[in-house]
Parts: sequence; C-alpha cells; structure tokens
Amino acid sequence: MDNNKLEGVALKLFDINAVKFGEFMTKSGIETPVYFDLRVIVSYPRVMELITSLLCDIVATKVKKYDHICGVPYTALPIATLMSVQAKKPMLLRRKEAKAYGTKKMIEGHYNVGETCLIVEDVITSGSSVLETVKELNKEGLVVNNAVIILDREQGGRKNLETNNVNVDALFTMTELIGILEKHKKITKEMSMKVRNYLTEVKAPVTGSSEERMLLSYEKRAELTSNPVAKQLFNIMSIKKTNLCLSVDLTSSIKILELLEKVGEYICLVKTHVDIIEDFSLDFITRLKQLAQRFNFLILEDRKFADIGNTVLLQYQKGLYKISEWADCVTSHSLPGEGILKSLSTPCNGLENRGVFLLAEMSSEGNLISPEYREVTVNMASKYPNIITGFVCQNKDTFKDPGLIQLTPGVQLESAKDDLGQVYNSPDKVILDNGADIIVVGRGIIAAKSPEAQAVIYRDTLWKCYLKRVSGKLE
Ligand code: 5IU
Repeated sequence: MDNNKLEGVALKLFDINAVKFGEFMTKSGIETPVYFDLRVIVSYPRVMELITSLLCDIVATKVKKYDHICGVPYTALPIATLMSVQAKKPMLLRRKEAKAYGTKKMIEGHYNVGETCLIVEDVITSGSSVLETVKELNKEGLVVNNAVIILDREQGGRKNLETNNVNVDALFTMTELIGILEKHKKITKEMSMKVRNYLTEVKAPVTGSSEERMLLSYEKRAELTSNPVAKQLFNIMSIKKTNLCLSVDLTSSIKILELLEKVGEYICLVKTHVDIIEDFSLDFITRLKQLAQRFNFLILEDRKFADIGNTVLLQYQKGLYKISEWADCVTSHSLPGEGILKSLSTPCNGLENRGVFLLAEMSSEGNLISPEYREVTVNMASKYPNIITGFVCQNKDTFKDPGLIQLTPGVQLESAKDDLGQVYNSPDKVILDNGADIIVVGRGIIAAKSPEAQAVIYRDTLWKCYLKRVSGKLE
C-alpha cells in the first residue's frame, strides 16, 4: 500500500477532528483518551476519495473474489457506495429496521443465494456491528468472509470476527495511526503512551450478540450481572426452575394473597399494580413480603414511572404506597430522560439492592415506541448498571448484555389478543425466537378456572422452552 497516501489520510483525519485526544466517555461508560468520529468525513470529498481508493487497493490485493459490497449502517454507507462505483461491484443496502409497510426486506438490491459479499465498516471495537450485518446477509443466503475497515481499535474486534469466519483487513490499526500522528508531532509522546496503555488495558466489553446471551444459562448470567436484583432473580430461576412472573392484576388484596398462597412456589417474580387494589394497606404489604420470603420470589411493582426526576422520587418513596420500602424492583419509562434514573438510583431509607426494569418496547397494538426510542433507551440504561435489572421488551435485538434480564409480557397459551389492544404470543415464540428471560403472564393464569393448575402448566411450558434454548437447538 502507498505509505505516503496512508500518512496523508491519517494527518487529514486529525486535522478535520475525526480523531480526537483528551478524556471522553464511550457509549458503554468507559473512559477513553482517544475518540473517533468518522461521520464528519462526508464533509470532505477529498478525504472520501482518498479513503475509497486506499480501501479499493486493499481489496484488490487481499480479497480474491466477491460478488457484492455492503456497508454497515450508517457511517460506512457512503464509503461503500463510492467503493462499489470505483470497483464496479454491485452494492447491497442493509436496512437497520424493517419498513412498517410494503416489502419487509432487510437487504435491498439484487442477489442470488450463495453469492459472496464484502463488508465495509469505519471503525471496529468489538466487531459486533459488523456481525449484525453479517447475520442479516447470512439470513438471505449470502456468504460473508471478508470485511474491510478504516480503523481497527485493536480491542478484540478482529478476533471476534475471525472466530465468525470473517477475515479483517484494515487501513490502520490504532497503533499505526498513533505512530503516524506522533511522528508528525500532532500528538505528544505522553499522549501516545497513554493511548497505547489504554489499548492494552481496556478490551472491548463483552458485547457478544443477543444470540449469545440467549444461549447462556441463568446460572452463568448471575455471575455476569452488575445489578443485585438481576443476580437474585437469575439465582431464584436456576434454583426453582421457573422463569414465570405472575401479573396479579386483581383489585382485592385478600384475593391476591390467596392466589399467591397457591402459586407462589411456581413463580420467580410477582408483578403488582398497587394502585388498582381497592383495600390497600401496609398490612397487605407485610403479608406479601412474608409470602415472597416463604416461597422465594421477588416483587416487581409495575409503576411505569414517567415524570420528572423530582416527582418520581416522591412517587417512589412517599404517598400511600411507599413503593421503595418493599418493591425489589419497579418499572420505569425512559421518556423523561436520565433524571428519572438518577432519582430511582438515589439511596433511600438505607435500603440497597433495588432494581429497575426500563421499558424499551410494549406489547400493545399501535404503541408509539420506535426503534430509535428503543435504542436510546438501552444506551441511557448503560450508564446506570447498578440499578438497571433489565428491560421490558418484546425482541431479542433490544440489548446484548447477558447480565441484564429481558422481561416480556403479552404471553398466553389460549388467545392471540384481548379487546383492548393487548397482543399475545406463545411461550415458544417469546423464548426461542424473541429472547424473553422472564415471562409475564396475567389473565392466562388469574382468569383460569384453576389458577394453580394453570400456573403449573405455564411454569413447565416456559421452562421447557428455556432448556431448549440453552441447549443451542434454536431452529
Ligand atoms: N404489560 C403488558 N405489556 C407491556 C407492558 C406491560 O401487558 O408492554 I410494558 C403488563 C400489563 C399487565 C400484564 O399488567 O403486563 C399483562 O397481563 P395479561 O397477561 O393479563 O395481558
């Protein structure tokens, strides 16, 4: 490769602030002395041209044969387009989310099963974004053996990709880039050392894929979590062999307690809506806690907090219900922004070990949560690992961290929906296809003739699906 050209690109990237030095925070909350933002290169046609021709050179010498080019959305898309035109190879366009109408295709363009596709990406850290695109292409019968990238941060991505049979060729490794910048006195020797040390110390967090999370046992995942409530839940599930959460949507406290007497041994979690109970009293809470202890399950108050931090703090700790004093975990919206997580993580009454399930998706028809909302919700949660127990969501792709729990409502064996917009899926679908870890069942059990018998059926069916999932036989 033309070293002068390479050095030129490195210096240019520095000049246009596509690479910055200082103190930055990554999405996953890790401090880093170096930061890349290659999105800005679209403003510099000459840089785009140079990078394209260098990448095409690498491909010409290293990648023997390929039929298509596909960029990882979004930063690499314009580069992939330019490469496709320069190399005269057809491009494929990967959608990040399926269109709600018309064709549901995730890959646009013309192709045949068995053809090969070269991936183009800007930066790899863990390699997980490249792998997501590889999986989408594989689903269409396309074969991916090569990825060409601008920068390898040398934090584990290359290895992750190689174990998935994807060979990586990069314009620069981080070490090479730092070397060039130091040589041309763009950065000091100290900064260069700092970055090198950072690279040896900080490897990409175990991002894995949602499929990897789905294959791990609850027992194993108990070791991988930072949240004490998630840890307890994973342990309870392993010990009691149940991933059933009962949603006790009843308005009489006596009825709730009677029901839990009968089904307590079959559940890992009970989900309450205290504000629907007509005879609520703190005595009810005392008895609920006793049952939770006796049968070894946790309590989730499905409060769905959604106000500004200060109000949520009052709703959580004060009023009639004093939720923070007894609920092991609560549900919350992310809509108001981070303040809500700050308030829920405020230490209260000397009690620790509290958890939050953040709503990333809903089961009801026509709900307004978009893929973007889901994504920022998950990113926001990553800054509060001590209180985030998991997400209430419907799809496995929502998050990857095996230490977090996917809580999925909208499950029934008998019906497909109710009259007010609820949509039900089967245990098979939610656990094997959609990645649910704890499954919320309400009326499927509480409205049954014999809730106890029905709870046993749900417990057994759901647990079987989980065992099938961790055995690796997903298809
Ligand atoms: N619930 C949902 N869907 C959601 C969320 C919460 O059903 O997306 I977020 C709650 C509502 C109810 C329970 O308390 O879960 C499901 O009860 P049924 O299984 O009876 O539909």
